[in-house]
Amino acid sequence: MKQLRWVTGSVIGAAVALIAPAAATATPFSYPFNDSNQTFTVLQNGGSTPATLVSTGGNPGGFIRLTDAIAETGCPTAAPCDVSLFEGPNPLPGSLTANYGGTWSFDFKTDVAPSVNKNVYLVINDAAGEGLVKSIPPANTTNWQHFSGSLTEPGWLLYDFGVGTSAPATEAQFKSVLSTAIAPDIQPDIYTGSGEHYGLDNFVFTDGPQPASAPPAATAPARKKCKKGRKLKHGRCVKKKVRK
Ligand SMILES: [Ca+2]
Ligand SMILES: [Ca+2]
Repeated sequence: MKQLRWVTGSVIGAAVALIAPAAATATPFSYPFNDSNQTFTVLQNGGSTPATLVSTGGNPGGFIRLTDAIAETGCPTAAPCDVSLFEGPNPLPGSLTANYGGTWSFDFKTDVAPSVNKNVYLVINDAAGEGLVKSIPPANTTNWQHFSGSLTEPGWLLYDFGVGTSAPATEAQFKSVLSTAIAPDIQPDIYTGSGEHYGLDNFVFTDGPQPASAPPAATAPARKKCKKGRKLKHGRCVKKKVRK
């Protein structure tokens, strides 16, 4: 999928980020962009710049926006072919391990109609140069669109960006990428021309089901002791019968 070639560059650049050890509990992962770009960046034309915060017109409140500077009319083999994307916090505030089985969601906006067969992509990169990729067909509207799905492997591809191969992700691969995840990318560039604008708001990963904590072990009641010559019977001390 050549549209993802820009993602490849970002992964290589980001792979040097140090990864914090996996946390036992999920770190809150919610980006409403109401007061700031929350450290999201825009990657295009070989560079990275802070995402532009637009303080009104989001869904609701503020949102972040990118303006596509270079067209993709030559893709996949010739210039111009430069797919712009939003990149999330790098490094992440914590491991995504506890998000397995949760949901991903974000709001997306375009000011042009999608080109044929052009999708939005959500990419969760890991430190090894792999990425989980979710392809999201956009609606033909310039209103805000809400996308969401499950943080489990069905419908996700695992890309090896170094080799350029992809295959359906397995459960083990999905969990592996989450455990060493670095910045997620949102690739909104659904129009092969340039000059269009894309908006992103409410980027959220929720926690998956957490393992139930084990109930406290039942403690057996202390066994009642009886005086000499008596024995326990049905919870009461009764006199022992003396055989004659
Ligand atoms: Ca907002
Ligand atoms: Ca474009």
